[in-house]
Amino acid sequence: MAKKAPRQDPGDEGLKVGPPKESAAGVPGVAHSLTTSYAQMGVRRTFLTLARVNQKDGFDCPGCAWPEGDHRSHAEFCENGAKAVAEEATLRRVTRAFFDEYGVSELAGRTDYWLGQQGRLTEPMYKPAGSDHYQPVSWDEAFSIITRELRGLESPDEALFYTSGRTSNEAAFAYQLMVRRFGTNNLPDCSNMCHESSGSALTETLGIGKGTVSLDDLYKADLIFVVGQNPGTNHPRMLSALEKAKRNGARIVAVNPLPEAGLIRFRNPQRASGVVGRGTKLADRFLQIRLNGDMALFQAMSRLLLEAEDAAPGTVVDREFVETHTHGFREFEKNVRELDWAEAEEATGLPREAIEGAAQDVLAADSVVVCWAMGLTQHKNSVATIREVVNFLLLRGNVGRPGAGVCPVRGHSNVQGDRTMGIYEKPPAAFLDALRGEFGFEPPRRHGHDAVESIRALRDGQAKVFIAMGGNFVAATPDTAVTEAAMRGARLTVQVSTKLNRSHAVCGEQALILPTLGRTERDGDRFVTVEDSMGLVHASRGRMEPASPDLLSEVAIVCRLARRLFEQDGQAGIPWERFEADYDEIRDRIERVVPGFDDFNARVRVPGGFALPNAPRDERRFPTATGKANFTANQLEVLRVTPGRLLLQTVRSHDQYNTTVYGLDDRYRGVHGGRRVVFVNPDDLAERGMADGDLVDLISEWPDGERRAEAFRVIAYPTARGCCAAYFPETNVLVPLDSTADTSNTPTSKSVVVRLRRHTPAA
Ligand SMILES: Nc1nc2c(c(=O)[nH]1)N[C@H]1C(S)=C(S)[C@@H](COP(=O)(O)OP(=O)(O)OC[C@H]3O[C@@H](n4cnc5c(=O)[nH]c(N)nc54)[C@H](O)[C@@H]3O)O[C@H]1N2
Ligand SMILES: Nc1nc2c(c(=O)[nH]1)N[C@H]1C(S)=C(S)[C@@H](COP(=O)(O)OP(=O)(O)OC[C@H]3O[C@@H](n4cnc5c(=O)[nH]c(N)nc54)[C@H](O)[C@@H]3O)O[C@H]1N2
Ligand SMILES: [Mo]
Repeated sequence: MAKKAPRQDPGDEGLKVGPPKESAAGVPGVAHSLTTSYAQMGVRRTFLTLARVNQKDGFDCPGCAWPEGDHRSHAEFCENGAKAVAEEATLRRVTRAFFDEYGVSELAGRTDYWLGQQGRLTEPMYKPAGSDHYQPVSWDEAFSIITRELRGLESPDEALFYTSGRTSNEAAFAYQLMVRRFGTNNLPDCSNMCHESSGSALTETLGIGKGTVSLDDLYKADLIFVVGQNPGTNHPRMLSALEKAKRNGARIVAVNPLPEAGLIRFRNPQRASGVVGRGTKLADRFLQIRLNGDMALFQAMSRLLLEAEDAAPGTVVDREFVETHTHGFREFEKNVRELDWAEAEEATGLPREAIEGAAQDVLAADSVVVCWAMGLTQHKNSVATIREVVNFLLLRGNVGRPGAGVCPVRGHSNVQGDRTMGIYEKPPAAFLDALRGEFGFEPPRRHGHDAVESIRALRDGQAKVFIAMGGNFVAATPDTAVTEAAMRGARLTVQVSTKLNRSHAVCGEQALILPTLGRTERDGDRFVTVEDSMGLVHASRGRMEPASPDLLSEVAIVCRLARRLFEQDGQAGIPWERFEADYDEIRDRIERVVPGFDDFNARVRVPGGFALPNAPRDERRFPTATGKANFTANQLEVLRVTPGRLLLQTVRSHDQYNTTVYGLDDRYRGVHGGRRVVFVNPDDLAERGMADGDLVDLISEWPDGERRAEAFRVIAYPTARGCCAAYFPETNVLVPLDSTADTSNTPTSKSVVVRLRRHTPAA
């Protein structure tokens, strides 16, 4: 019998708020991570595991997608990478006895934190229709149930196949192959909620949906913008790269409504000087912008650059580059010259002098890199905003040469690789042609559902089976009430997972949990491959004993399901058994289908891996519709909110990985022991007659009605005026399903219009 899990959820009773920190990482960072690791893994396991993170013969850190670099220090991990590893390498286990004790209705009432704390899943579980409890099921039976439900559909388009971004290249390739062979492009992924806006904007303007810089470019840059990103928490290893860039002479401009600790100062735990003192000052200039003001900021900076060119013709605009390599300059120029300064100041909340100061930095820099993350991608006008970032860089030829370019900093450790492998609901025709050529079947051409469309399809009864390769769809997606009802309407939901989460509790009529190996674990003598945020592909090999003998790798799960599903038609001409036995066989196929993987099996065995081709970076070639890099003209829309309302952004705390909550602290922002908090500017509080410590409800307003998240503690915090911030997933309930970005359809998780109302406890 398993130990009885604690009955009570730790609540927010212990909430303590102190002043925010001014610097990130340093010794307290790593020391803190080790306490977390010990608690979860034990001392010996901790050292064995952490010693392997991001080493050339080890596994890829499941934390973030930041690249490793050539000179790996002996401990190439950060505090939050260590937490991600500890979360997976935990000694706690969820067994059949646990599911006997807890029914799904009870689990659905638990917090994400509590669910995650229960430990690793150990064997396949099945919840039959009409039952409240999961029960053990054999792998064989599980595949039969899925096959029965998939074959029973009227059309393959009634099934949805989600992917989160930790899935390896090999598993992702096999998965999309199975799904397309089955007959649908319904391959929504976490990217739809993440960097989709970057992909849309960059594909259209530069001809590649990825960044164009390498680590080396960062080290060579004169000026680096870090926009809408909190690297101290979410990409801590990026701080070392920024520190190195600074030592090489770069200036850093941080653009953010919040003065995030990691943007201001950095204490490098891997250098002696990081142990003492206040660390390196990182940002030379901090633009405390209003939420969603970035489009105006980049237009304004471009406008100032054009005016500087007027004043000294031939010195600012890179005429040769613009003429040879770009298209649409005139329309862009006209649009930006018409910018209304009053609107720009209103949108950014910045005085004109601050923007002029940043433009001066740009004029003084030969090479400029712009880095960004969710602060730019999760707004209605995100695609247009990122196009303006591209305009701004193209103007001075800051793309496709050393030290310059676009750097969307990806989230999940293999989210970029999954897309390269064809996890995409709108696959390009060339990819489908290559699949057909290699495997001899006609892949479906009709575009599939993205994440938001998938929720609608479930809600409207058009989709009946939902399968997830990792992730926590129910908790990661917007409009919690709508999403949960939609998911409960499914005939069958299947979750391939490492840890227990909300998507197991809020499930379809029938539900399956398929437990899988994590990155850290041994998969026979096999290894998998991943692609980082800068397009480097390398091997990842787990060494730890698997959490349970009953786990299958993601590849094995896909291949065995495919064999069962296509049993009748002779495995559909695809050697699933050989794929499962030897991942080299999958890699050989990837090589023949996906450009850039020549000699894949040989090159990935070279320590450190290899770089995928990147036309803008490698040869200043822009494979767009016009054959050139495209300037665009984007109409500025200032996001105005009704008086009395605030713009809410939903962010990550320092103690979470998306929907996985490691702990209840957000150390750098001074929060301890609780998550139901909302950060509000003191002047906005005063205007409302409210004060630090008040208990409020957050109410979001949208044409179809109001949404409420109750009982949040107010923290008076130096965020930009008119803006506030609170953690997701708790606040996902406030994000309306239909509030998405133009073109990319990404939920607007960083601009939700809310009002604060004093909380009155229910009688
Ligand atoms: N430890 C840890 N690491 C992670 C993750 C995690 O949850 N935990 N998640 C991973 C994933 S999937 C991702 S996508 C990344 C996310 O990495 P981030 O994008 O850094 O994550 P967020 O917490 O969403 O932070 C958004 C940042 O943008 C700022 N911001 C919000 N709106 C705006 C705006 O309108 N303009 C500007 N200029 N700034 C704005 C916020 O103040 C905040 O600093 O991290 C990855 N790494
Ligand atoms: N309001 C709001 N919502 C957001 C965001 C936001 O900023 N605000 N950010 C969005 C972003 S950027 C993203 S990327 C999404 C994230 O959405 P998801 O990727 O769906 O969510 P995660 O929380 O990362 O998924 C965690 C689960 O993945 C499983 N898992 C972990 N490792 C593995 C593995 O190796 N294999 C398998 N099969 N399963 C594994 C575990 O069971 C764990 O519970 O959330 C989005 N949602
Ligand atoms: Mo993400």
